[in-house]
Amino acid sequence: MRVLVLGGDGYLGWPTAMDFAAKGHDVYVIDNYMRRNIAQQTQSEALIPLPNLNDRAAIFKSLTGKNIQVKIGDCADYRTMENVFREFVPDVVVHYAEQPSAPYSMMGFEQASETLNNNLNATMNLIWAVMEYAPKCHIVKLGTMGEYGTPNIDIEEGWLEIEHKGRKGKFLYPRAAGSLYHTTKVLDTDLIWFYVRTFGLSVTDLMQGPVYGLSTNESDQDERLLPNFHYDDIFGTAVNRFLVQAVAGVPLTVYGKGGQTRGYLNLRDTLQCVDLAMNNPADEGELRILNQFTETFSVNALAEQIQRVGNGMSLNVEVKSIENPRKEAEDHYYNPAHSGLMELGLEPNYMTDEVVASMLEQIIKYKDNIDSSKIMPRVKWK
Ligand code: USQ
Repeated sequence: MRVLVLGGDGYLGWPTAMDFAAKGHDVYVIDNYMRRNIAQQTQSEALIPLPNLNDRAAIFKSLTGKNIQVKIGDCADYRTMENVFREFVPDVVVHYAEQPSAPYSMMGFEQASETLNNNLNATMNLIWAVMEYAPKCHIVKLGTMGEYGTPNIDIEEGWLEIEHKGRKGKFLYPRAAGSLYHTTKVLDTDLIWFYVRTFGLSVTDLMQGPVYGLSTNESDQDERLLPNFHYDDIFGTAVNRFLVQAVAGVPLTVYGKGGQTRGYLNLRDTLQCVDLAMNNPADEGELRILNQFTETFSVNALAEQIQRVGNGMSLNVEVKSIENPRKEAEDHYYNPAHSGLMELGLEPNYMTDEVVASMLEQIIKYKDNIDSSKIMPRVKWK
């Protein structure tokens, strides 16, 4: 298939591009280096310095013989998006081209506005480019479990049947995001749903939880192919941060009470899920929504597991609750459905002690790169 990956330099975009190219698909990636630029501006550089996208594609080609076509350009600019679609008419587009950091989106007006404009314009431009140049193309859009928030009822996969005054209807499941970033994803959903029901697009929205890990079949062959692994407070997500903190000898930063529960998944499972979505496309005029995670953990449970495994490796891991910089429920009900991807054939890589140990071992190799000043939260929700 002809696969276009928007945001192909990212933590998930680059491993996705390699995975599809390795499987023999024709892959084209575009990225504007927004994350690299923000990381530089906010002193949030990744643990392992990595080659730029063109160099990564050249290294991948020299190792595998497979081609990944690269364009450095901005998906939030419609002319750029149009040019990509004229050059490469895709069968499927995987849309990761969004500013993904909740803390960055909460830093101030500039960062909020940049996040809103980038995320909504990239999505809008994709929709229009598909309608104009590739109307049969399947859009695989990365949404987030954070769109739902933490409601006091079970979370369904995207939709909810409601009975009201004796009549029934099916609606998008209510959204209540906890950051401006997550809110842009809610807005994306509404935008996409309008175009799906009005113009018959075919879209899969993958509502993903926080991803962890740095190992994939392709990146295991050469460290220059690793994903961008962040442990800072801006781009680092909970598990990846805790792993690095355990190696650095910094107490694990549990925000507040630590009862915040989310659905997590291994990076390898993100690749499986995107592949399953691509090979089982949504129907024309369908917005199919799948909750993408494999298991739920509270922050306390994650910290305890990483502490236990780390101590078993003589790391002497401490856990410390610190003031929560975010506004979020710290003790709440959480029961999201997630059967759709399992029914499509997902075989989860769960977070076993062995998986935690192997991630710690990988990070220990880069211990000297860890800058502990990047760990404590700098952005407050206020
Ligand atoms: N947390 C801590 N300590 C830390 C870091 C995080 O207790 O050092 C807590 C947070 O307060 C939160 C939970 O861990 O309750 C998850 O935080 P996170 O930073 O791992 O994830 P989040 O900010 O929600 O965002 C990440 C990705 C985002 C993606 C989202 C999926 O950055 O792009 O959409 O995970 S989800 O969380 O399901 O919305």
